[in-house]
Amino acid sequence: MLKIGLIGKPNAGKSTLFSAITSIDVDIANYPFTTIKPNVGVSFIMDKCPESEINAKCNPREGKCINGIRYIPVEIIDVPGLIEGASEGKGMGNEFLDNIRDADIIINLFDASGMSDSEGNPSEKKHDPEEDIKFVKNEIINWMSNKISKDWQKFARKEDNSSERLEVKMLQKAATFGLNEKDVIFIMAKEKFPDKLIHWSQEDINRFSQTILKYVKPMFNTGNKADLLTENMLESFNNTDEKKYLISAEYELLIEKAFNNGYITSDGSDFAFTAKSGEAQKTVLNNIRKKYENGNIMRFYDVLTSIIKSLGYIVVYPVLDENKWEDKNGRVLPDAYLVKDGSTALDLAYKIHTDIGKNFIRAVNGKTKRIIGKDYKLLNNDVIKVISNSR
Ligand SMILES: Nc1nc2c(ncn2[C@@H]2O[C@H](COP(=O)(O)OP(=O)(O)OP(=O)(O)O)[C@@H](O)[C@H]2O)c(=O)[nH]1
Ligand SMILES: [Mg+2]
Repeated sequence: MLKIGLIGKPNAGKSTLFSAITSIDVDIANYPFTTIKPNVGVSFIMDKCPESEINAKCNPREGKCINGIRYIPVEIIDVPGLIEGASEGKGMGNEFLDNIRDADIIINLFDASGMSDSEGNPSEKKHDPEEDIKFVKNEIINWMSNKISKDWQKFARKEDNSSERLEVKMLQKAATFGLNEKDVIFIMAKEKFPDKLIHWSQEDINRFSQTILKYVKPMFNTGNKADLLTENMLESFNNTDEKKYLISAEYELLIEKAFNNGYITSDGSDFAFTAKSGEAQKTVLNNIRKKYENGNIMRFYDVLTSIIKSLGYIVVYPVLDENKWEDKNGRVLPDAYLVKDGSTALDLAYKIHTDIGKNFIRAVNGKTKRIIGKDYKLLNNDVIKVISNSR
């Protein structure tokens, strides 16, 4: 499952957002360090389901499919807030960042209203959100660099004696962050690093971490509490060069609660009232809807979809029966996987299970019924049967 880490300063609204998008109740409060242990849950992105192509109704193992729109699960991790000195153990420290080690995407949630100070305490005095954005980015780089620097001398002395390629040596360090050999080769082609590990400076290690963040583990700055901003402030936020998303976790939570209480039906981007909703609910929710209308504030589902699409992810459906598109229990299109564009049939096999990847024989395209090899490049909405001699 695609993993998304929510990080940021204390009080930015990470847990509020987490709760709204996973429907899990967690501690939320207007003071720093409300979250002391990471929360993990599942949310969804939506995409057109291929079920109509075989005139069947799909039966997802996780998620759901409504009116031909498939809800594809993604894992969300909400971690405690970071403050200055976190790498030295201040606040909750930064060790809990280990929980987002193998996250595919990082969302740096900041308080766009500027009404929390540098430590996350509620504050009347305006605080510049740009500082928070920079700080969190640096903190992530520090955390990565610290992990990579650990036992560096010993590592460098040992590895410099081997004739293995530098990329393979660095994979030992980078694997901690979920990178594979392809990723390491890719990022090391982007920047020049010393051939001998013993000659790497702290600056080289930092640069290596920055490259991971830039090319493999992208971080998206997302401003929260946009409901507290005036239209003018919203416009000026959206007119800066660097792409930032603006959301309101509070609105998301209100909409989610209305949905869970049966007042509305919802497709993630918009909602419609049910017979159960009264005038009071309609007034509140219609006012919220108005705020989204001019596009300055985005629904988080739209943010997530936009991020995932911009990174070139596609959806593929592994099946056991290439004709009926079923698994062994007769479930139609049981799983939907998000994979990077450019992934192959073999990559999919490994995603299903390492054993299936290792013992890959061939695959069958469920749409064309053609036999495909390990190098077949997956297309969006492909339905694939993998044949392996594992078990
Ligand atoms: N106005 C407004 N308040 C929000 C929004 N999101 C969160 N809050 C409030 O901000 C405070 C902090 O929210 P949390 O979700 O606990 O923040 P957090 O980032 O998880 O904080 P830590 O766990 O301390 O790191 C709470 O009082 C929330 O109700 C929002 O979109 N708008
Ligand atoms: Mg929290």
